[in-house]
Amino acid sequence: MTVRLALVSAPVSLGERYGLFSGAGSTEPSFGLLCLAAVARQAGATVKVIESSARGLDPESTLKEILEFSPHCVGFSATTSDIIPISALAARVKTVLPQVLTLIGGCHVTALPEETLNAFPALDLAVLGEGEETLREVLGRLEAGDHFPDGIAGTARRAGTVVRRYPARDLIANLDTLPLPAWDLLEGFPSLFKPSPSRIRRWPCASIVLTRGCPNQCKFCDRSVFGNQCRAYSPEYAVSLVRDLYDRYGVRELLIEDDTFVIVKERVREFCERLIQEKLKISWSCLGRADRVDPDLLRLMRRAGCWQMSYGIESGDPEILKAMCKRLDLDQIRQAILWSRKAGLRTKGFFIVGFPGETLDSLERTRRFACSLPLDDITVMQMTPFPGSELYSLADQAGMFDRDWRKMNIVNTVFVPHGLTQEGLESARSRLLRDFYFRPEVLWRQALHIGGHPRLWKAAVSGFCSLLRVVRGA
Ligand code: B12
Ligand code: SF4
Repeated sequence: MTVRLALVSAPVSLGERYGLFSGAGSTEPSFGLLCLAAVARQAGATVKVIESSARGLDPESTLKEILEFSPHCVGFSATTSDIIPISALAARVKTVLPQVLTLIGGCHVTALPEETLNAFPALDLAVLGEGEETLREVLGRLEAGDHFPDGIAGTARRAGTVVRRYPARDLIANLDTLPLPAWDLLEGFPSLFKPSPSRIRRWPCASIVLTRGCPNQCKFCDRSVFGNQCRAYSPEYAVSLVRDLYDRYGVRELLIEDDTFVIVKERVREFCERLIQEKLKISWSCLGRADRVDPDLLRLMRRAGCWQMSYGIESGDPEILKAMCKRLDLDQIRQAILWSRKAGLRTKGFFIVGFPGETLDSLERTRRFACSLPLDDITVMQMTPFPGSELYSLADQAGMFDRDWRKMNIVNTVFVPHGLTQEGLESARSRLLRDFYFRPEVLWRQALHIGGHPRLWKAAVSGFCSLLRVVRGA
């Protein structure tokens, strides 16, 4: 039989996901689902991708699309904040189609397979870690008539009252063996997707991820899916992926979403040189690490179309950085930002407030540091001890931790370190945002970025209104 597979992301609205910050939130399709869709199609399945999250579908319409497709198998993908809504959807699917096999993959279930499968009986099989090869095997079994496949490496499933976890699957040694992501299965692509206005300059745009895994050890970071070994598509493959988006879908802007894009400088260099040779009229932005960039590399990136670099700065307090195992110092961070600006790049900083050990003084140091840097933009996240991070198991001793999965979205305050209060932490965040943005030079740079792009105006106004609501608490 030909297996009919639906791959589904969570029907969670921007309001539910980002609360007060929803005006500045992004709707971006899941690159992971498209990689899986391509592999499933290659394996002979008929595949439907239902990007509820990025398309803004509610649970009702998502369910309708799933049922209309009459799937044999539904694969759900979820982060921690998505797991409850996705399980509720799975339960509704199972009520109508009890014979359907439901899969759950992504970082949350990879970090907590037992808790997740025990909590949500509508999820039959958990795919832990990298999903492509495991999905291929599951589909092979289904095709052979095995409707509830068991014993597959890289999975976990309930067996009576216990959850049985099968051996982990080896990571894919060469990512170039994977087919190109199945963008053609993404309804509304590329016109429908709207990243936050601070992240785009041209249209249409697409977000891509060219590396998997990170060798660093930041204590707040969930690396459950790809671990500590960094693998990457070769520069040649990466450029062919870009070419595909450029030629077939007219994409002109890329959001390179890797948390570790610049980890191996040589590869970034080769990627840029190839992009320049291809003479594509494409612009892009990515995340850097302050200790992995240098002036030559940044200039080359600029020539290859990069216009914005984001840096994980996290804190302006050296002791907090040390406690986070960030392995960066404030001088390195300042230097990288200055180099980036000199190379003609816009810069954005990510900050986290509320790490264990944080005090009003350390928050004040972060505020002063952020305002002293020549950054164009910032994002401030509430410290969230995600399952899969080292902090998850330490958080209860380090402060007040509300383990409500639905709230874990970096916007809600789920963790308050000893010595601080929730109000103190939230008003420190508001102060940081207010004092950073409400300065003439920053407002002017924002206006310059937005001004030339009428398509960004509506989203920019809505982002600005969100900011006003948040800073009212300062
Ligand atoms: C790009 C990205 C985004 C983008 C796009 C999100 C999206 N729709 O995918 C944007 C900016 C919108 C975003 C938003 C958020 N993100 Co984000 N994001 C990422 C990032 C950097 C890359 C994701 C990616 O594409 N990876 C590459 C693909 C190939 O991997 P993958 O998605 O994990 O999928 C593989 C496996 O997980 C598995 N798999 C996954 N799903 C399924 C389903 C089935 C059926 C199967 C078989 C297998 C399977 O197979 C896939 C292929 O191997 C990750 C970090 C990371 N390196 O993964 C963080 C990460 C996923 N994000 C995170 C967070 C916290 C968020 C936000 C809550 C907050 C925020 N940052 O704004 C929101 C909520 C988004 C949501 N849908 O819940 C955390 C999640 C932690 C957690 N435990 O919940 C991560 C892990 C970052 C981190 N280290 O802390 N994010
Ligand atoms: S925060 Fe970034 S650098 Fe640190 S471990 Fe996570 S991915 Fe790596």
